[in-house]
Amino acid sequence: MAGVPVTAVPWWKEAVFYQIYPRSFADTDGDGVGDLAGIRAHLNDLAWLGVDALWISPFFRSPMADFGYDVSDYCDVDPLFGDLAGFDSLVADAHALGLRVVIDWVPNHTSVEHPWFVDAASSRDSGHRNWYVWRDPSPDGSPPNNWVAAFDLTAAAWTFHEPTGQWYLHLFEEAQPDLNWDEPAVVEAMHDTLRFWLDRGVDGFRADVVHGIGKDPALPDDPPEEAGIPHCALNDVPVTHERLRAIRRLIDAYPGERMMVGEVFLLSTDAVATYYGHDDELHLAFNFPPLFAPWLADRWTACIDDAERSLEPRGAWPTWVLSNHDNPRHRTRYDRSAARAGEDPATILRRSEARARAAAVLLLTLRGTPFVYQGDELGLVDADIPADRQVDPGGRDGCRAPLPWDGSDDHGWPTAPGTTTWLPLAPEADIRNRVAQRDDPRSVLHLYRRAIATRRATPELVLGSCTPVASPEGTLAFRRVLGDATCTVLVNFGGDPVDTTPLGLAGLEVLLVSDDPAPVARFSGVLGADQAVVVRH
Ligand code: ISL
Repeated sequence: MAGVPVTAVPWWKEAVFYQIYPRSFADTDGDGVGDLAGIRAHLNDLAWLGVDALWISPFFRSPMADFGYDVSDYCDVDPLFGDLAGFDSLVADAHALGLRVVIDWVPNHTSVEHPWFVDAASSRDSGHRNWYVWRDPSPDGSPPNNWVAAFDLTAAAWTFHEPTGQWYLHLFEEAQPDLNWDEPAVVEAMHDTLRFWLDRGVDGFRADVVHGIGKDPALPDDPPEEAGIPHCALNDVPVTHERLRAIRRLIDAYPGERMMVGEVFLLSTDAVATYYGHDDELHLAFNFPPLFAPWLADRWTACIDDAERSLEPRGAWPTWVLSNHDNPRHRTRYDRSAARAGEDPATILRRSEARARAAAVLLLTLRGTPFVYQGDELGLVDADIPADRQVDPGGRDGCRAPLPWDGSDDHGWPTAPGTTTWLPLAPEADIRNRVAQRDDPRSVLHLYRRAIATRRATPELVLGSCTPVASPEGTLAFRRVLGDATCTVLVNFGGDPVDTTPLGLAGLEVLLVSDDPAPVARFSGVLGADQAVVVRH
């Protein structure tokens, strides 16, 4: 692949990933929904930022009940986003710029409109019946077990299908029936969907709720103490590992270091670690506790310790995520925690940006592969979506608000008369847009660019060991060591400066500061409020 360097270390260990939610990234046809051509038009901006790989959320044919996570054709582009030729051009242009392209793969469920399900639902004797999970009603007519679906925790993970008199399983929406991976034809068909995209040149996949492809065949009730937890957060059965090993063999047989990062939505890092297998299952797996962690030193210290303790002995490579398309952005979460501390709105805004900046430095200096969610590089907060514009069944619209590109009236989202963007734009669009921040070296955008460049220029920040360093209360520190090169990262989670001189780091060279584009050359030993600093020994 032109422009992409080949190194001894797999590229996905060194890469900074950038998640694109295509509906909200950039629109080229004025329908108010982003498209593949919009991504292609902004590849230079992403190369300028310095990221190495793009993960593009689903753009496949879909009735959009879950905005693309309900796929009706795994091997085609939904006309809303473009077409296959447009996708090929996007990949070619990305590769020419040295950007890898990873796409979403949704193996746990299809859309109810997928021809497989349409046929499966047509009769109990249909050839595709066993491709989904059907069960007879219990004697009292209730669902086959007590599993709870995601989003509406009062809803069963089952829908009764009147015409054929059985229930079908859906860990998510009724419109997203679960595939039955016990059926060999499903395994083969889903492997074919991987081959389809690998043959087209994608560098890998982000596999949606991939721990769902194995289910306990007895479909036992979830224990009463887990009541109210969606089954997708509990589903953890041995057969999945065997299926992941087959997927890994398929992917590794392709040249060019293709990869898969799995969304294993289990909230224990120990449990997630098992999905790496012995370097024969997932190449990477998301680890979500940091995505939910408040801005507190002890919580982050625990997240880092857990990741190192669970993954390092297996030789499994960590991942780090602050935000994604399913959860409030981290700056919004940190706003909320500041608000609870009783601060006034202006202080909350200032502090949440400082926290988001420090978190960015943390994300980009921890041992593991970082994933940046589109818009975090602008310091975006979630949009407040008025009730009449809310569209997501999971209440996740706020973090999906379209990205402001410039300071014009439409911020780069011109729409045809009578149409509007599918969601209101992200807030503070006059200052939190790409053009304004590109012109301002103090901006969050420049901080991300500097942090990514610093990471690239400092191998110990990418490949070095990571060891905690005892630091004053309310701060955390860790050391990254590779050969005789050492850096220390210090983060202050508090609103007051902290003297760290007992750590003996004063006087060291400063590589990066979260809130200062031109840091002093030597560390004073004092960490500012909500500030992160990287020093070189
Ligand atoms: O969104 C969540 C909480 O608000 C999570 O529980 C989420 O459902 C879980 O992370 C699985 O997410 C993935 O699969 C879903 C899809 O809606 C999400 O967008 C996707 O990231 C079903 O495909």
